[in-house]
Amino acid sequence: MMHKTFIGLGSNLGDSEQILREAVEKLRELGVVSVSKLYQSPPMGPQDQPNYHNAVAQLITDLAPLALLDALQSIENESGRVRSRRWGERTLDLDLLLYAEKNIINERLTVPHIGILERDFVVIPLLDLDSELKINGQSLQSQELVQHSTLTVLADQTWAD
Ligand code: ROI
Repeated sequence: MMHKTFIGLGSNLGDSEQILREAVEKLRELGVVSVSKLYQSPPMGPQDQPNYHNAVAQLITDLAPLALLDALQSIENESGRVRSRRWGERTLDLDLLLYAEKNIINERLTVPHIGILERDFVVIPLLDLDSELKINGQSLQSQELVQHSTLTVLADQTWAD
């Protein structure tokens, strides 16, 4: 059984574009991947850290939620992930945003991901992949933050080809 999932990608340490490209390559081992445009995004959290590169990948996979989470954490660790303070800079962040239409709450995982609707660096790339996407019945397109985006487009949807 194949499941449609969405993964948030973020990096603001090292060669972020290359790091995100390599992450997408590894995601392709888990299923069929499409990517959003690549964006630059000002940091949410402490402001004395570099801007982020952000994107979202749609992954169609047969992995169960926690098996997928394990795989994402392995990719983060293989990337030589460095993460200093809480809400601080990191080499690679892979967040499981959505898993099919499921609501999941356990110690390791909350899906839909917390704060998803408040983060333009998640909502806008999600809309690249599905302009009609709804989360808990709420349309993303109607979100206030879509109209007041702080993102800059760095590359179109072929950036990870
Ligand atoms: N800010 C932006 N712009 N992009 C991120 O991916 C991101 N990730 C984080 C925090 C520290 C919350 N800030 C971010 O984990």
